[in-house]
Amino acid sequence: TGEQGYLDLSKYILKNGTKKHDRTNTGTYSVFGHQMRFDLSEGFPLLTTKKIPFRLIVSELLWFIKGDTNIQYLLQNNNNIWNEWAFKNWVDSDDYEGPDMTDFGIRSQQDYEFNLLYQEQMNIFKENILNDHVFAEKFGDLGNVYGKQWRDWKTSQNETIDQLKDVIDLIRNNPDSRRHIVSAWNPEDVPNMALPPCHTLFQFYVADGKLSCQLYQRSADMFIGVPFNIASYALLTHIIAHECGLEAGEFVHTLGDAHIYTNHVEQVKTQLGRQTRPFPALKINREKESIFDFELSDFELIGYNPHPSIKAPIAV
Ligand code: DHF
Ligand code: TMP
Repeated sequence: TGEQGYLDLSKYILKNGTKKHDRTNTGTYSVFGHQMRFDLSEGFPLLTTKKIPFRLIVSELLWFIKGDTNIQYLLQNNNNIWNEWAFKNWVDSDDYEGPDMTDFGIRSQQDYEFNLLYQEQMNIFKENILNDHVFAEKFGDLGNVYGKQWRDWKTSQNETIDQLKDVIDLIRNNPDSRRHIVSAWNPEDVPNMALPPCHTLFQFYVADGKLSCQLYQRSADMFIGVPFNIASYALLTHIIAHECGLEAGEFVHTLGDAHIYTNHVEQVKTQLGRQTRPFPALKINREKESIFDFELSDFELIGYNPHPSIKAPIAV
């Protein structure tokens, strides 16, 4: 459990994972089916064995909660974590007239000259998203990803379902219900997404005045994505607990394909060589009543004292 549970799983995957090919042509060591638990009363689970930028987790979660699927909001908050998946739509489109960007993810890691070209095009792309509304509407949108499914799920009757609002209402009105579920996995929409949701479905549970959350994550990039995912769902649990007048209980993280990319092995070993430190405490602005009103400045971490960050290339 806790950060040690995360480190133990990373260690286990390095030792016992099956070497698997993957969509990005990077290669992974992979295991199937694992669970980690984080007791949120023991601190906020932001890893300490490498520094994780908390503000990126907050702005990404606020973006989901707004129901936004356009990276323009993220860029306005200086959050670059989703750029590659929007960029891909642009360079694959007829509007793109720059140098060939086929397989930019892999090539930018292997070819120095190409990487310069890629960085140049990425900067142009970011400028366009920030400064040109028409361009942003067209190429900043990742499709019907998390925000859309959480807040604006389209039914066959052409109505919409606000799963997030509904689940909060249900937690308040019928806390013992076993149906506190939000699903981002919409089979009809999977073809219309830049990346089919990795955090697929989550469920809340209320007992003893505490709100717990379990996430089923179908695909888990242990080194890059998972530390973000843990903190993001811990934060979501805290703010929904706040709105419902409950304490935060546990975050239970269930993983499907849990993998370490072959080009992250050295970084993982560095991380495994470090001692964990106590988790920080999360302070949230208690004056905000609804989770739909929170802003970046409403959150503060107290006592976050991590080891230095560790750079790693992301598989696109
Ligand atoms: N693809 C893959 N292959 N792995 C992922 O984890 C992933 N995550 C996505 C989208 N696609 C993905 C969304 N979440 C970063 C973190 C989370 C995230 C996307 C990217 C990331 O780049 N993290 C860097 C720090 C970035 C920064 O400081 O700007 C890291 O080193 O953790
Ligand atoms: P896939 O769609 O082929 O499974 O690729 C998605 C990759 O992104 C995979 O390595 C998992 C990783 N990922 C996370 O770990 N967490 C996330 O939140 C997201 C969006 C992706």
